[in-house]
Amino acid sequence: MPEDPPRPEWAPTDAGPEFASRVMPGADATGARAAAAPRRRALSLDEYVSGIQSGDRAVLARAITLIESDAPRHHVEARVVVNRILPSAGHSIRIGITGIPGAGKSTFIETFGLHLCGLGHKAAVLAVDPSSTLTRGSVLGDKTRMEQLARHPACFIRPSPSGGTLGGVARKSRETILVCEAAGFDVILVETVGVGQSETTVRSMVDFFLLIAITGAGDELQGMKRGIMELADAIAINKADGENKPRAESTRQQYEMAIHYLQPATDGWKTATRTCSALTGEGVPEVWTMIEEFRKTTAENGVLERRRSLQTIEWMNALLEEGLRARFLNDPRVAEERTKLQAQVLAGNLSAGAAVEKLLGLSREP
Ligand SMILES: Nc1nc2c(ncn2[C@@H]2O[C@H](COP(=O)(O)OP(=O)(O)OP(=O)(O)O)[C@@H](O)[C@H]2O)c(=O)[nH]1
Ligand SMILES: [Mg+2]
Repeated sequence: MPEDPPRPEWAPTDAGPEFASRVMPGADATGARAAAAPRRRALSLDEYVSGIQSGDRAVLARAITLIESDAPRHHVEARVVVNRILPSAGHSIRIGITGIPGAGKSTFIETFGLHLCGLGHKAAVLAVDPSSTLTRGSVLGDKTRMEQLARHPACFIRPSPSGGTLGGVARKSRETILVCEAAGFDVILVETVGVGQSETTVRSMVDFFLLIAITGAGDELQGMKRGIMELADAIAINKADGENKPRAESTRQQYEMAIHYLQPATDGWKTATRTCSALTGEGVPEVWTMIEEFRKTTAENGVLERRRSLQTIEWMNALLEEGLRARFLNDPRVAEERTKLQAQVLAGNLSAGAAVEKLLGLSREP
């Protein structure tokens, strides 16, 4: 079997040594030389699948790198891998976490994650931050805030995929959730920075959505204006420690009153409010108890399953629309005709609607 020529290093250079492996998918689909191979060798599809399913973290990291790659040939490989691990995915509780910058999301995840690992869970921490190309990854860029968790053997932390649109980042994160689940992680935490549409996007890929708020960060209840509160299954007022404790409790009460007027994010679940301190850990175990309660309730009343089904179908439709659009607009005939028609529209010889009709008609021609 002829060897593929070596391909350039494509993994992000800032992703740490374990992600910097030269991945040449497809170069050795037989897996025959798997055992004795050096680290920087391509993995076969079988190796990806069995590595993920046996919980091999290095293989998991490389699979995610494959998913995050923008090279079309990696898309094909990633699709096969994701499809093959699919039967072993899904057995986790997926938790989204949002909040304004400085609310304490990272600190909370550190404390919360360590608590979960202490209970025998395996936690994967991911991030959705479409701005990370510009900021070099603000979310989870600061692994220092999760230093202990990052070192914990039962935890896996993956920074936000960088580059591209929110849609692109979301696709990668959804597939990353699946491979983490297949690798045995039973709690998936998805952190998102509160910018633009990213909360809505993360809401559409998780079971439970937690808003981390703080007291005294402006007059308005955070998330009220932009409708984030309506996405949340719980609001945790963080930094309820020291002198701030009474104020945190009064902020909680304000939120509690405000949610009376809102539609709950999940049928049959009253949006909960809590206070906690990510720093001291007070109130953090209670957040987990609440999430377990949520899981029990929504599993029993069928809401959890319905939500996941709906999310999957919505995702499929989004991919379909994206695919149709790309396929159509990238067609050279369409591009050529589009330029001509644009000129006619500009000259006033053709209406915009008629031009689009003509263009769309192209797709029906052989
Ligand atoms: N007193 C107190 N300080 C906290 C608590 N949680 C976080 N902090 C502090 O708040 C600051 C911001 O915490 P981060 O965890 O980085 O906040 P973040 O929400 O992840 O911030 P971004 O990543 O910038 O969006 C840090 O200085 C933390 O030490 C808490 O429970 N109590
Ligand atoms: Mg953070």
